Amino acid sequence: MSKIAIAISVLSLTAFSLPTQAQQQPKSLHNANLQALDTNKSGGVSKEEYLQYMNAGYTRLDKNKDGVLSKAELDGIVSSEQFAATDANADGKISKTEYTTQITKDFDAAEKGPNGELK
Ligand SMILES: [Ca+2]
Ligand SMILES: [Ca+2]
Repeated sequence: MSKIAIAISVLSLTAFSLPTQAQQQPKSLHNANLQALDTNKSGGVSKEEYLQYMNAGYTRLDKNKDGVLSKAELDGIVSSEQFAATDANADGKISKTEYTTQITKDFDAAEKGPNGELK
């Protein structure tokens, strides 16, 4: 996964954290994330599960509900470089399409098991 996906995943997990999850060490966040994403408990995360989870993250990140993510809304979550890489048309905002393109790319680039799921 690219850094933007990890950052957003961690943020999403934090937003949903149960008290027991919050006590876990930072190094276990990655596995905890994957477990949280594995809604059908297949032991891996399918593209569908991943995109569904990340799209829910988009809605939460869009604090002013204008349908796009501004730099201010992603402040402290992604670097300027990550923001620029995702902002394909360079209008200073990340649209749902740009976001979906990025997270799809992230999933496709990630290491996956034989069944095509993240593990
Ligand atoms: Ca917004
Ligand atoms: Ca844009």
